[in-house]
Amino acid sequence: MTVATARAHPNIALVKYWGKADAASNLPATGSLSMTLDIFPTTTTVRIVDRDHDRVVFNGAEREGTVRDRVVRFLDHVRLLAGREDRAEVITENTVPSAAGLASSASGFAALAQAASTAYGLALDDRSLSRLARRGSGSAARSVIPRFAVWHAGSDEQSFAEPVQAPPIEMVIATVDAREKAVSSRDAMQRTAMTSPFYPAWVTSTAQTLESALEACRSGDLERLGRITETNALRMHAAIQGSDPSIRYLTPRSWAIFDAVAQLRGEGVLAWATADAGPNVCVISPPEHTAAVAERIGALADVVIARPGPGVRLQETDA
Ligand code: 2P0
Repeated sequence: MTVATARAHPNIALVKYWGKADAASNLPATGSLSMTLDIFPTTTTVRIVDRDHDRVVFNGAEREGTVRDRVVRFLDHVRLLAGREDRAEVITENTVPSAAGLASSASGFAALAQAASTAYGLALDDRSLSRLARRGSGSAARSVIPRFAVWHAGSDEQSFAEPVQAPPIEMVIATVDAREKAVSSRDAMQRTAMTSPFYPAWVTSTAQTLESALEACRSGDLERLGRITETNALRMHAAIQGSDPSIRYLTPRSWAIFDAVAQLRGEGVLAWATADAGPNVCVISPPEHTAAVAERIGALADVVIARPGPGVRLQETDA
């Protein structure tokens, strides 16, 4: 096959990935746990071309510079695996509204991994595909997997994501501020590891937290998983704030949502908040409580509801 199209969705971590054991092959310092969403897919077509350079088109615009360089580096790795040298055209349509403040690198590199490996004639199993996606962006390893995924730390061979069973969960995503973040997660992750005195504690505690979260998943203990999710996010933000120069992603509006979620819990609504490398807040709850969460949080920010979604999939390529 010389052309392939794949679609993948973003994911939100319940136990976060924040720090690398090896930057070259993008190995995480700790494992993580996530929910793949059913909204905002990225669709990518890779076509092998008879040209001497790769072409990268994102949402209709030709890209140069760092975005293209990152895609070309990724294609170089696929070509190495396939033993080929042909160049490719990569056409990506990303539906994450920039206003939603969700990163597109997870869905983007999961879709690219599937489309590029197929176009270059590699038939990868899910593990190998997840390992490949990981090289593009760590969190992309998890977007290969449907619904809930654990991404293992370890060697290149060991560090892939695979499915886990979890209690029924939905997610209310609250957009607090859609502007581009001041420090990219890649840079902030590195600064945290290099300068935050809390980073070693983050790594050791998160390894234990992941084990507890997996136990909670196995036993269907939503309340334990919820508590773990909120605490782990706040520990990540504490470690990030401990960087020098300090980085603060959460704003007063983010904290107001954490407060509202705590208040909901006080009223008997099961809800727990998490936040990535930005001010937006995601709230998990069992399906029967999602409407109450969306209504309360919707008074503070724009909200959208996400459910567990599909893993990466090949699609028909349009002519
Ligand atoms: C996560 N984040 O677990 C964490 C929580 C953001 C906060 O994974 O350098 O874009 O490409 O491996 O995957 C964002 O980092 O970083 C991320 P790279 P990535 O979802």
